[in-house]
Amino acid sequence: MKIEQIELRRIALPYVAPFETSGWRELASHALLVRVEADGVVGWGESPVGIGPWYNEETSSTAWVMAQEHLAPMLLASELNRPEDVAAVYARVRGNRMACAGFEFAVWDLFGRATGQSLRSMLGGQRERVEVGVSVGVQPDLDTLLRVVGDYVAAGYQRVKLKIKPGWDLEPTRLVRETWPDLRLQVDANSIYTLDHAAHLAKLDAYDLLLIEQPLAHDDIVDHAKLQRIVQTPICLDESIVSPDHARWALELRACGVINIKPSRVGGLHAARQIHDMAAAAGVPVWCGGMLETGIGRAANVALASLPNFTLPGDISASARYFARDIVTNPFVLNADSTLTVPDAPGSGADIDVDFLDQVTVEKVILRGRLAG
Ligand code: SMG
Ligand code: MG
Repeated sequence: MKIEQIELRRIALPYVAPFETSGWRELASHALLVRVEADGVVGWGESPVGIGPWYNEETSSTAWVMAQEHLAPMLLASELNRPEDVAAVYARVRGNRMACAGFEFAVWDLFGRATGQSLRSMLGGQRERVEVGVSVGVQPDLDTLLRVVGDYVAAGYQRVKLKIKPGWDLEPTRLVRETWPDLRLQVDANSIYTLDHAAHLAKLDAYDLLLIEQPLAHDDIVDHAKLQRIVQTPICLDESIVSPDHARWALELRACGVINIKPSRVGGLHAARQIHDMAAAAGVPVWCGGMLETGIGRAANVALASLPNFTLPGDISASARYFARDIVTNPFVLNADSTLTVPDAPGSGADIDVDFLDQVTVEKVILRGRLAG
């Protein structure tokens, strides 16, 4: 199969509430969207990049340039026999994995729609529903935190993740744990601490957490291995695991007890599935992280999370937790058992709301392959 045309869009889609981590605050999705077309079939993918280089090195602008100058031309010049071939097309690209992932997702979607297979079945997923939780950003004060968590618990979320940072860690965690003794609870530091904080972080062991996510540097594995020997709660790596090799290094060093897999962070679903398989072989559970995706990226995450070793709830909340209106006509809704239903329609199953998408699109370009001869 040869991709004949690629449409790229940048969007600005406001969140229902600002999202604040240990290091930055986001007000809207600035994702890059990729639409690929071949033989009259269309596939969509999302690169959930942020406005600034705060989560990782990529931004909405770097992805936009990479997509037009390199990634789209490389894909248009390639012959694809299966979605996994996209990883080989981009093997020469250093970094820029979120930008690459948007194209890879779009090709999976295209192949699924062309062959009538759901993304779940193409990936080898088994579950029809996947367990999910909600990620709660840093709040202005403890009262607000209790109200926000209480609203999510009332909405049916059975697992909550708290963003933490120095000065907003032990006390919020203690309070939420005391208020909801049976809640599945975990924390995420987004790389704000150092090994000097090891004794402080070990105090989190008192709160029966599922895991402590990415406490140390975004590109560290070695110090996390040292920290895991001091802290009893499983360390979960997010930012540090950008490829299957990084997962292998972390597993070999026993740097974590859990891995957060975001297919966008590792360049796509093929690499994500390799990490899943490697972790399963090592007896390390994984769960699907989130980048506040629209319905397009969310569908890829939900399909991935149906694989067997995704045994912890994902950061894949219902669409309404992020957006007043999504850019798909079939947004995900939360089931009463704190799950999302995995689509079984061909491809990702996301149906694009083109009219609304046009309203939130800030830039759009179309690239075509060179005609043969
Ligand atoms: O998609 O529900 C979601 C957000 C989950 O907390 C979340 N993601 O480090 O895991 C993480 C953060 C990164 C967010 S960057 C905007
Ligand atoms: Mg994280």
